[in-house]
Order: sequence, then structure tokens, then C-alpha cells
Amino acid sequence: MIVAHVDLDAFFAAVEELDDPSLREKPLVVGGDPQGRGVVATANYAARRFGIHSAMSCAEARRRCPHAIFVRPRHSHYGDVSRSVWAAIREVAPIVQQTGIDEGYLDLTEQAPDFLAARALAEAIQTAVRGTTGLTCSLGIASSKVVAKIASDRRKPGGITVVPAGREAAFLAPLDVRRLPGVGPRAEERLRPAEVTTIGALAGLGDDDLAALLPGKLGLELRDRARGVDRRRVEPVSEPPVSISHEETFDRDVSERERLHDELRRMAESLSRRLHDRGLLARTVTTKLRYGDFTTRTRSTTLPSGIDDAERIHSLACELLDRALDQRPGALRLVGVGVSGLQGEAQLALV
Ligand code: TTP
Ligand code: MG
Repeated sequence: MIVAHVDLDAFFAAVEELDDPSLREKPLVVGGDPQGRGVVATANYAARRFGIHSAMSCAEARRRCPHAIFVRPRHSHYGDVSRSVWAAIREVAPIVQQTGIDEGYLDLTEQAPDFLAARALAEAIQTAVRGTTGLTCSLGIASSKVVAKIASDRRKPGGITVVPAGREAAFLAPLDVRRLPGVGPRAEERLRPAEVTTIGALAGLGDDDLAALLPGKLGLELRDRARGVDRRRVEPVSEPPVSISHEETFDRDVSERERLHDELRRMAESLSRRLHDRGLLARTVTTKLRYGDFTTRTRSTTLPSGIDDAERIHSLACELLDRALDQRPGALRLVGVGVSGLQGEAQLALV
């Protein structure tokens, strides 16, 4: 099997730079309000040089780089651009499993007899993506998903990293254990004190040590992955949606908060089910309000990591609704909740 993992470079920021070339070379942060409690969705590479990264508070980003430019995300536009990107990729490599708005796996086995041919395909993909959208992407090529995914991050931006069959374990061994998908903060908390700080150290754990640190199936699976063993296939799925939303127009305008919160609960439950069914997590929750006079407002919040549970979606949606109603009270003819910033690959849960 020859798998490629494609990931666009500084995706949201790169789109903003394309639309306003004067932003290029300047530190640029796409995210929330630096005056308020907004977080960084992404930063361009100029801003990353100041230590700014995704999920950092915008206030902190501004402390690190006071002259950075802050822009708000335009999710539906990124969704449009993403669709053009994936259409361009499919022209070169049709077997695609998109796992997020800006990343996915390609099965190159049929098209590429060897890793050299796979590299040529990766170059063709970069050319196609750049040609149709002006964006750059990075690719990793390997015999499995986990290795391809880690490889795509090695030479960002614009790089291609090929890990030929047989070299997987050696490639992974020196890397920080947190780079292994599935090792989240909680697994790290257990591994670090035991001096398991590299992927190689995890790969080399004996059964007993592994069971003590990461019990059960999860530990075995992570150790396999640390060894470059990953039997997951590229499963072409229909394109994941860029956003999912629900809205409800009332027969009569509604002003009771409680009734509005109840509506949001129903919608959050349905969104949660739909996310769950597709194995997706959402980073952004948006509440939409339409007043009796048809004025429409939306309020969004973006989280550092994705969620799919109804309770979280509901409480965020209610906070956003309350904030909007505090700013502009009034009876509503419609409320809605949407989730976007959808990611396909839920991190393995540590139980
Ligand atoms: P990433 O691929 O993680 O980041 P990136 O494309 O901005 O940068 P890189 O060059 O390192 O790949 O995420 C893709 C998009 O998802 C990103 O442009 C913005 C969004 N995002 C968030 O909204 N919040 C987050 O915490 C992260 C990590 C990403
Ligand atoms: Mg990316």
C-alpha cells in the first residue's frame, strides 16, 4: 500500500493572503477578537516566528507580536476554497479520504508502482492545487496512514516527505511522542514521567510496561502505530460537509429565554448525532438569530479542539445567544445553531 497524506499550509491564513496580497510577509492571525476572549484559529508562518500558534488566546498572540494583523475567519469562504482544492486533487489521485477541511489521505497504490512514482504524483498534486487555487500544500508518503500523516508535517510549508517501506520505525523513532496521532495530553501525562518521550521509546515498551502506562486496546494500538504498523485503509468517503446546521422559524416571535434555550437543546442534540454518525468533531459553534424585523445576527466561538457532545454544543450555543440578546434584546422569529471547522479524525479517547 502506498498512502499519501496531504495537508494545506496555514490554510485559513493562506486564503486570506490570496485575497489580500498586502498581508503576505506580515504576521497574520486568523481568529477571534484580541480584545476579548478569542483564540487563534491559525497564524501564517510570519506570525509563527513570534511563537504564535493555533488555540493560543488572541490576547497572548498580540502580546507576542503587537503589530500582527488580526482577521476574523470566513468559514464559508474557506469551505468554497477547500472544495476547489479537493476537486483539483481528485483529478490527479481519485481515491481520496478527506479527513478535514484542509487534510486527507490518498491511496496511490494503483497509480504508483513505487515510492519514486508516488513522489512524482505528490508533485503533480502540489502543482494542481497551486494552479487552481494558488495555495501550497505539504505531503507525506508512506506505507501506512499514520506514517504518511506524520511525514506530511515534516517539511512544511510546501514539502514532500517520502518514507519508503522498511524505514517506518527508523523515521518515527526520534520524534516526540506527542507527534503520534492518538497520543493526547492525557497519554503524554502518563508517558513522560516514565521517560517515554519519543515515538521510538513507546515502540520499544514491553507488554507489561505498556499495560501499566496505557492499559487495554488503546496502548496496544498506539504501540503498533509507534512501530509504523497501521492497517487502516484509505476509505474514500463522500466529501465531509464543511458545516452542519439547524434552524427553526417560529410561528410567532419568541422572546422567552427558556423557550429559546430549549430549541437550541433540540438542535444541539440533532447536530451531535449527525457529527457522531459521520465520525466528525466540530471546532466552531455558531448561533444564528433573526429578529422580528428580519435583522439577522450570528455569533460564533471556536475551540482549541473539536467536540461532538450535545451538552457542550448546547451550552456554547446558549452563551452565544445570550450574548447576542444582551447586546440587542428583542423577540426572535428564528434561531439556529451550526457547527463548522469539522475534523474527520477523532483522537483516540483515553479511557
Ligand atoms: P491545520 O492543518 O492544523 O493548520 P494550518 O493548515 O493552519 O497550518 P499548517 O501549515 O501547520 O498545516 O488546520 C487547518 C485549519 O483548521 C487552519 O488553517 C485553521 C483551522 N484550525 C482552527 O480553527 N483551530 C485550530 O486549533 C487548528 C489547529 C486549526
Ligand atoms: Mg494545514
